[in-house]
Amino acid sequence: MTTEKIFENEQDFIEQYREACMTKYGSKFEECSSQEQFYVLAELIASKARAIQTSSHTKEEKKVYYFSLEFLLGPLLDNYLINFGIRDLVAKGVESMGANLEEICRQEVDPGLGNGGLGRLAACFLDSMAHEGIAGYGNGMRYRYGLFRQYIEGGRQVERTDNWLANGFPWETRKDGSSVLVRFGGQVVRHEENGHFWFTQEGGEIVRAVPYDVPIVGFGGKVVNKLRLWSAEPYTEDFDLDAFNAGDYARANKFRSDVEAISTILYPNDAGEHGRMLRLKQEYLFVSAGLQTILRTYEREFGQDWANLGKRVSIHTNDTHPAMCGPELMRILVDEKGVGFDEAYQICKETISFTNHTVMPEALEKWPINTFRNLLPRLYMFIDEIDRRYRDNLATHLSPNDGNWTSVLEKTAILWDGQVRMANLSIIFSHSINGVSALHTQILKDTVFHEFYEMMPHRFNNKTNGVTHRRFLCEANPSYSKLITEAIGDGWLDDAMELEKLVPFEQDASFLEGMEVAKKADKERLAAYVKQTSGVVLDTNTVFDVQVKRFHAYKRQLLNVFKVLDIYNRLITDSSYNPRPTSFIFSGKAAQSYTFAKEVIRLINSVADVINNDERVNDKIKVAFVPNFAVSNAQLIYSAAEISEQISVAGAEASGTSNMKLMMNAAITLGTLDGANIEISELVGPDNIKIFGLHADEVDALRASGRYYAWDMYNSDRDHLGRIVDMLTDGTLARLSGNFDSIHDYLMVDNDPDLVMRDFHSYVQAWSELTEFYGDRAAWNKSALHNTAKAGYFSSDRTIREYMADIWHI
Ligand code: 26V
Repeated sequence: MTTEKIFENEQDFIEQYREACMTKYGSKFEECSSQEQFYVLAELIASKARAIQTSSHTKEEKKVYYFSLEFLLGPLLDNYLINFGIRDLVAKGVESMGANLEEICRQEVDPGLGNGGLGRLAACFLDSMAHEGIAGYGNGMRYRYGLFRQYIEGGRQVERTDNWLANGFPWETRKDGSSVLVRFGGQVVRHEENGHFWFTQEGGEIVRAVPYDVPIVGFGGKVVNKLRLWSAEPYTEDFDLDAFNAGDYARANKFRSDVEAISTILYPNDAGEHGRMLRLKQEYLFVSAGLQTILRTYEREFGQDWANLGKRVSIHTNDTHPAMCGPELMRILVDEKGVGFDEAYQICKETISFTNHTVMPEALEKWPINTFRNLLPRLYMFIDEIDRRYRDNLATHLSPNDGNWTSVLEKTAILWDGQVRMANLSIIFSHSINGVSALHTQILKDTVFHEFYEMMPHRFNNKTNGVTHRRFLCEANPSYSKLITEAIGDGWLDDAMELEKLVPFEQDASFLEGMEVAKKADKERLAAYVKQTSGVVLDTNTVFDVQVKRFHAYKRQLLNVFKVLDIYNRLITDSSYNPRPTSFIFSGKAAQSYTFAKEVIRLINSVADVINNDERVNDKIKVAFVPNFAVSNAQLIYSAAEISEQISVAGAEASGTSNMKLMMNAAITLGTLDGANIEISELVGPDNIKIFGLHADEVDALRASGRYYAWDMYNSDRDHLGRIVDMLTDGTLARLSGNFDSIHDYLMVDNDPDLVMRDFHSYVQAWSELTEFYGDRAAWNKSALHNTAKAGYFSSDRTIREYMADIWHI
């Protein structure tokens, strides 16, 4: 560990920055564009980070490798300046050079390395592992293109390529010397000598996995870890010269482009699985390359002491995407290191742990056995053998005559119905299986993984998610953070539980006024961004009511827009109706192939178009859809929010993390008892959150009864709810791009699968009460401050400490 200073002082920083401009561009600082100034500064900070990284850990420290197909990092410059404790020094230095740090930071492009909650959680965990000082490393994929950039045209989501690497990624270092080879396809050959037999793999396609390392700076700057991202390249230069000479350039390059395709694009996580070969290749590539590297390092440090691998190394698998870690680790130990089958299995189980992130059955990954076996023949042999032993073992515990036996097997076997089931593979190879909120873990135990839970209850545990408050409060909300630090000092950056010290300030009128001033400034900042990106002009005297997250039916953005339409209809029909003036802000992407979610986006934009252009209601309500939700603009939105919409149908959202980010930023939650909302509610108490709707057990019971009828909901309230359903198809909302027949049918033909209509009245009522409460500014601010004061628990530092204690044993 080192505590050396990054820069001696402001003058030292300026000199180094100037020199770096000259070295990279041959230009003076003043002659560089803001974009060039950004690249130089980022590379300068990255080089400082790398220098610390090399001496951050000793070999005796246990290493954690966090395997994830996604790390939604967000811009890093501002974050690293904060974590190094040099943000003020650099800001002053830049200012004295005649430039502006914020303007320079704004040049940074969001790395396209994740979808949503799962990927952002992985990024928060990297920050917290470095903060806790452990040797915690990320292992993932370096996608050439991110998900997609979202534009709104005619109200519709339009997807364009996210070429986030176009100008280079200044934080990464390519490590050619650490490349490894990964084999796909080919045959398994059996050898025998003196009664001993072993297997080798031959033929197939060999791909070179090239790592790119990104430094991860821990707060305080003492520990710098790294994130290793893999890129696929051809092993041999199989350029087809004959084809080239014949003028067939596509064929000449085919081999190269087939291989590079593996790391070309990030898959959407919520579009369902359709046997996507490339995805399977991605999963194996980063698993195999990561494990080969881990074992290479281990062997260098500890020799062939494989029995102790699990004591010195933890491999954490983020959802089922890295599920091949188990069999691949076995393959290497058995085939390449000479470890026996049983011992290798014990080592794997001791080393590997697994987090599940959703209860949606469609999300559980499965691969056709034939596809799998052809692509990974040797790996499949290990899976087949482990599955066989698992079944034998089960048979000794449950009699095959026992009616349970087949049903347990049907739920828990790895191989079933011609498919490899990745969740079961993950569970069978892990010593720990965790959910991401108390309710979610309970649902895993009770339903999704119930049979496993009965057999191995000790493996199951909960780890309620958290978010890094250094990014989502300190960096996202400088004005509020300043106020907090003036009140309680800056210890909260290191220890988020110190935010509790804000509780006495709930009685401090001048603090609460200061809070309101800060929030107003943040609303202005967001309003300017909204105007620039969507053209909608928001009045910052209105309540900012925010729902920002991926679009999915279960998250019920539809319920939110129904509420907006209800307010609109009442404003038009009832002159005595006087709701609190509100700006409804939405943001989020829908998977490209997820038609329903895209229709909800079009509906929101159509409703926005109608309402924002109706002078009768304009001083009361506005609707804005912020395009291309990403970590960077999320930070602007969270800080300006006053109401946090967390309205998923109970039992569906594993945890949610925007609920935590918004709570920190003093937004009050309007939500169902779902995911981590329940824990937020327990922490802040009933006066500081607004809960509505059916509970998870009521949702289950209603669905099981088979007695829910959307038409009953419609008929029992023709004037309000019924009217809104009619508006979907009667042309009222069609001005921009047509009616919404499919949403109508989802409700009225498919019988409202997410109980939007069932929770509608309870939701509308809760919203009116909450916005009524907003009128008492002092009481609201007190309650909002209480949300921040209690948010310490939702720092990912706490979550990581729990992983360390209970799962990784550090
Ligand atoms: C995938 C799929 C695929 C098929 C259709 C249904 C569906 C629904 C969701 C997903 C996403 C799965 C992984 C994921 O992003 N989960 C999120 O993880 C967050 C971090 O733990 C958590 O806060 C969110 O509640 C959870 O949705």
